[in-house]
Amino acid sequence: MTSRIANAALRAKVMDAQAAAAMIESGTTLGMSGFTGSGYPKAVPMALAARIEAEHAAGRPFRVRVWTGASTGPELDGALAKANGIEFRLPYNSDPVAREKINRGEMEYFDMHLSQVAPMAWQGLLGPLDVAVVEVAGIREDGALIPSSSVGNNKTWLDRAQKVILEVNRWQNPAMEGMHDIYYGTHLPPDRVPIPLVRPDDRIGSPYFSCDPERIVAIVETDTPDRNLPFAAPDAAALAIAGHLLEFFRHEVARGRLPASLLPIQSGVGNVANAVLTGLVDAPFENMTAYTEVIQDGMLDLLDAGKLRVASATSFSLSPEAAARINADMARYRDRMILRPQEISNHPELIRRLGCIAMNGMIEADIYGSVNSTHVMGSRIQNGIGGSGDFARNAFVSIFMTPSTAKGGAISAIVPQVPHVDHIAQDVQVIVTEQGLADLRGLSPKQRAALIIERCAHPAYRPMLADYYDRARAGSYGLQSPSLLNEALSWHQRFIETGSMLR
Ligand code: 0RQ
Repeated sequence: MTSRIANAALRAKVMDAQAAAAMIESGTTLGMSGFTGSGYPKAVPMALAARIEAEHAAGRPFRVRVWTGASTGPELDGALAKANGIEFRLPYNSDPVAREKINRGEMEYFDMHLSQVAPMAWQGLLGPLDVAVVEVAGIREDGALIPSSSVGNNKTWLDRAQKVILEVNRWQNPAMEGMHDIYYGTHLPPDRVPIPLVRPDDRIGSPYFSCDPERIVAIVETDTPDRNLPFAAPDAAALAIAGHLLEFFRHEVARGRLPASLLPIQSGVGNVANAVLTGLVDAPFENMTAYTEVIQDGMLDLLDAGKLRVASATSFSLSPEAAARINADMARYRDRMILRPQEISNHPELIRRLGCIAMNGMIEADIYGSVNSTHVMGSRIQNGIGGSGDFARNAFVSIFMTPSTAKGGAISAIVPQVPHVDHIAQDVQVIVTEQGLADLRGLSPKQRAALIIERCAHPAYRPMLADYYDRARAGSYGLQSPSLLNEALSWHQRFIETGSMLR
């Protein structure tokens, strides 16, 4: 296969993954590429995991600190976690092996707003970055790096790491060149200036990363596909949630509160989010835009249907079929998709300016509309807050959605009080379950509680919630947000003890 490395000096640095991994010492902090299973390095982490296993077998400790864009794939998080090689991880994980290690207390995990990773790294708060391991789609003759299927924090890792290891992945479509927009104008206070992006399709940077070639110590060529997991066909709950939301959008347009093309949409990960996007294909909104984190299958459907004019994100998150579809027609899609650093795709200033419609999944909400996106039963991490907080607080409309029950009905997704808060009630404007939609804008806590119980709770849990809320109004210490403190978390405790929240 022909090399994607057009620069002769850099071509001389090509080596195998084992040789590159040998440059990483125990205790190293690694800044890796990767976002929702796209554009993560595949060969070096696997070789590093094998090395860590060998070191452990010889009785020598070996662990590293891993920073990424967001979730990666089994060759990175999965392999390194399985080797018990990750001491500390940020900012987002969805790998099941790593999740288990975190929940057993064997790995430290800093789950943080995705827009804040790069600025925090520049502030020096995360410590020094030793080695960047970044996948690219190719290297130009002038040494510029062609980004891969995610941008994430790569610009920051390439700028800040003492040493850089590149993986040049020939599986990535070369026609992607020109799709990316890498903005080099972010600064720390007091030197910050407005970011000059006023439309989702504005290009404000370069299509390439630049990196001092002196710091590039190794280049590994690979051909391995991205993770690309299939989406499940939307179930009845996902379809019902999508239906309620589309009705809400129609209503908002009719009332003149949203334009007929809607506003730039942000859509979280998962099957429900994808079902909503798919539902928009047949909805009466034209000329839509997306300003979001990830481009999923549903966005591709919208682009193909001519409904979506442009999608701006930091990464792809596609099924294998959709990845093949994009790859077969990349030159056509390239001009209608823009991948940016996550610092820009998730920037509060830009989300507020553009007026995004944020649609994110959640674990549960309470009757006042506080949302838990991350911790099952208050203590077990599921994934992480990801970009949901970046978008929810700053969006024009902030929507959270979930089926009204989980685990076959044993858990209510509407509870008296969430045992962990990711999104405070003020950042949650609309809650949707398959039961219905509660528009909470302009409502006081008690008005919100009445509406959430009536519209969103499952019938099996609605009387229990109504009973709790009635008694709280009668016996609470204060009546702004009535609460029975010794009962508010009892549903979760009951689940832990009996396997069900039902009495
Ligand atoms: O567990 O896999 O063991 O069956 O949570 O739930 O129903 O498949 O839903 O894929 O939409 O994920 C909040 C996790 C929802 C996701 C969350 C259990 C359920 C299942 C997954 P199993 P579903 P989804 C952009 C924005 C935070 C990050 C974010 C998420 C598993 O949306 O990670 O928004 N959000 N990023 O059984 C106990 C409940 C539960 C529950 C669901 N109430 N109690 N378990 N589950 N509800 C993307 C990025 O930032 C990159």
